[in-house]
Amino acid sequence: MHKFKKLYLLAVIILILIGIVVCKNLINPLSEGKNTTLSYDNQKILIHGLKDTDFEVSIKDLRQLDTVTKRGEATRSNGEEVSLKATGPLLDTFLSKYGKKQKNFTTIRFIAKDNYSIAVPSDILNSRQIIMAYIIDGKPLKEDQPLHIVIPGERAMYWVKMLKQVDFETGENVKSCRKVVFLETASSNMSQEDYKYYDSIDKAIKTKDLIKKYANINDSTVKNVSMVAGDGLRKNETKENFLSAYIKITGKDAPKFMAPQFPQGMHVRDLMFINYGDAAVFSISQGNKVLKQTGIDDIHGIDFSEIIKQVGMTNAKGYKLTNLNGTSIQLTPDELSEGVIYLKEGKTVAFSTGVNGKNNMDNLLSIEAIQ
Ligand SMILES: Nc1nc2c(c(=O)[nH]1)N[C@H]1C(S)=C(S)[C@@H](COP(=O)(O)O)O[C@H]1N2
Ligand SMILES: [Mo]
Repeated sequence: MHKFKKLYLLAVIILILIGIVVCKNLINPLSEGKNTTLSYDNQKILIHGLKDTDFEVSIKDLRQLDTVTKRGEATRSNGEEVSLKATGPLLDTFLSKYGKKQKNFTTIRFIAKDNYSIAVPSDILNSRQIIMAYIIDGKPLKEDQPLHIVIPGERAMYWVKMLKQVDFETGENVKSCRKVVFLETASSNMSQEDYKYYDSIDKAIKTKDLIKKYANINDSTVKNVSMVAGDGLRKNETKENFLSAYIKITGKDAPKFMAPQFPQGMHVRDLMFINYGDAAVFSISQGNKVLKQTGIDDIHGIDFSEIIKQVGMTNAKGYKLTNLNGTSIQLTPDELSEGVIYLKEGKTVAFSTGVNGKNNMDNLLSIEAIQ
């Protein structure tokens, strides 16, 4: 009797153990089966900037690494919430094979099959885990979309689907800014194109024309171009992508960085300024919406010191203000701080130190630091 009870107990325990093993395999067949083959195992991701030459890793290679499973929640640009459970190796697990860590890079750029791309900046690289997910919500991804980058805690624009390439970038590419060009004045003097935007036809300028005319397009030290929007969104594009795009200067969401060949998520609406090498292009109409306003007489505008802070200009001994006709005046920092930059009659950029200010300038095109 006693013996029978013991055997019975043993049988139950064995059955439970078998059950656990079977279930585990059913729930997570992929990460368990490192030696099994998946239909998309041969798909490859191009790795740039990690070794002297570019190389490819296959999904199968990545599946050999230790995985984590984490829930990620993020907000889409339209405010909706995305929530999913991502399974795959951490980017740091992949990098450890090469003696590297994600923190070693200034930016890591993820590029997708649909040409969506985004640069993950160093503050995120220093603080977040990046999952190279090949299983989402317990299910393998579709065959044509083998890998999905998930960064729990960061907005959905960083969660690149259909990953095709990873670029690891090192080195500082922030030059201090020497010259601010005002977008409204610059674009009034350029060829503008019709740009169809939903139900309206707006005006747009080519970024390439803008940079050619008002910055140094031949500066070979420029690799990335950064953009800051009115809501604080900060993005960086490759020079090549940046120069293949438009800035829509009228209508909804203007100024808007966009291009017909970009997926929507790469567009930047309410653009406040661009840093290209040592030049910045600044939109006063956008700045007016979000920066501190100062009033002189009946004029309301922005202090140049606010703009200096935003674009990362170094303080200078003097400043040269130039208007659309090419006329220049030189001001000391004190003289410059006596005035504001504003939109005259809501349209053209002007500098004013008051109704009869002696240094007033209309159609202000640029302000340069004098060394
Ligand atoms: N490959 C690819 N990944 C992408 C995008 C894209 O257009 N292509 N859009 C990004 C943006 S801007 C957002 S908000 C989210 C949208 O995620 P969803 O497809 O789950 O809505 O995906 C991101 N990943
Ligand atoms: Mo988005």
